[in-house]
Amino acid sequence: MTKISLKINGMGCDGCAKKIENLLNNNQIKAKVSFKTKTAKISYDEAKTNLQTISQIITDAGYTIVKDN
Ligand SMILES: [Cu+2]
Repeated sequence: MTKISLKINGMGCDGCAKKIENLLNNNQIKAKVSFKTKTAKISYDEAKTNLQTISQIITDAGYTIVKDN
């Protein structure tokens, strides 16, 4: 399992965080999203998915991933 942490912009409430969690969970990606800290803690199997796919799911839902480098 690969573990990553992403900063997400565009969430307006706890429901948004839950929505992102559900979308990722539906794609066999474990996610714990916090509206408070605007952070998604994600773990995924590299044999099944990748960071690009995960980013796509989040941005398709209308949110933005903050690049921190
Ligand atoms: Cu919301």
